[in-house]
Amino acid sequence: MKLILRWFSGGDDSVTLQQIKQIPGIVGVATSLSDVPVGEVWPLERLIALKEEIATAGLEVEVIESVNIHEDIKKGLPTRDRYIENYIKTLANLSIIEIKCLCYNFMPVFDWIRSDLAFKLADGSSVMSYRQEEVLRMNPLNMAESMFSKAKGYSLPGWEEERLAAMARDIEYYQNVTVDQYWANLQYFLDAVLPYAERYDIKMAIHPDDPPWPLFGLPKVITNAENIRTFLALNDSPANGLTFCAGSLGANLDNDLPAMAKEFSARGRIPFAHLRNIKRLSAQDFDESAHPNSYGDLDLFAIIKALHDTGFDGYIRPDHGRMIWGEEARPGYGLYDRALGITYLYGLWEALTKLQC
Ligand code: CS2
Ligand code: MN
Repeated sequence: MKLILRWFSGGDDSVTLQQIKQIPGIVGVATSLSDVPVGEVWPLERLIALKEEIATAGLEVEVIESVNIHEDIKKGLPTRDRYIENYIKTLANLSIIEIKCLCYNFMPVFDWIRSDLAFKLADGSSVMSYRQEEVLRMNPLNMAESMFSKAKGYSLPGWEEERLAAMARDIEYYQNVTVDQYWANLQYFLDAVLPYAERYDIKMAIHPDDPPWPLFGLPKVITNAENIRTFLALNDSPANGLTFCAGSLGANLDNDLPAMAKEFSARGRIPFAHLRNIKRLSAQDFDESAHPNSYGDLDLFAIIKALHDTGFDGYIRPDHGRMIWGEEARPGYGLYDRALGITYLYGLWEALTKLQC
């Protein structure tokens, strides 16, 4: 198991590699070239420079989060082949810098959604929160502006500028795409890309939909155990895996996360885990919370134990954190609370390992 932290390259992070290096337990970062337009090939020379920059700080880069999928692939348009070809070229370049795991998502139009990016908790910390009614009241056509207005000037992962203009058109388009058609579009992508991922020794790790239920008439597929089984059955390549995001999957009360972690990890299909906690306020409302069990509704101990018991040897990152101690940073991605979170995860893993001996 390797503990890593997400870091935004190209001067787009308030957290430095040197700070990350000082967090106990951390060996590397998950990062990306977020300024390469979706659908374009990631240039090799930039990847080499990125790897060098990270290595100079004494850290590894074995995980990329994310190479986003062009909307034409998700829509199943004839133009998808060109973008898939580019995706495969990017995979080839990633293999040259020895990337082992690629996190991506197959969410239509929007990546993750929150109604508030800085919701104040009673202890003075702030967190990202989700209120279903408020989200439904938001105009999906203005979703991007609404998210940006709350982001304090930071870019938001998954909300890349060049995709925004087309969002309204895309939402419209999906109203006529059935869930079955959407699964078929995902399978088409997997069938094309996975043979190359295998050849390049890169595990593809799909991120669940966040939140894990349909919104605005958009199809959502990576939401629960049954759908993840369907996903894995689309293509049984060992490179076809899951980013086990506890906070995303855990928003759905019906998801038994330790059981899911156990099942999919035992099958060797979890190359990457995002571990964070949430406090549910109702079936479709939640606040993100501090990592330890008693602060949220997810049993992170049981999840990490399920991974440990099944011989998990992938990557774990603490995903989002609260904003504490007056830190100013990208929502969810400050230094302090993620460092506390990782220390907690590190401690749990160490205890489980010692108990086993
Ligand atoms: C989310 C996503 O898990 C997260 O941190 O903020 O942006 C996630 O990185 C993507 O959905 C993965 O493709
Ligand atoms: Mn996640």
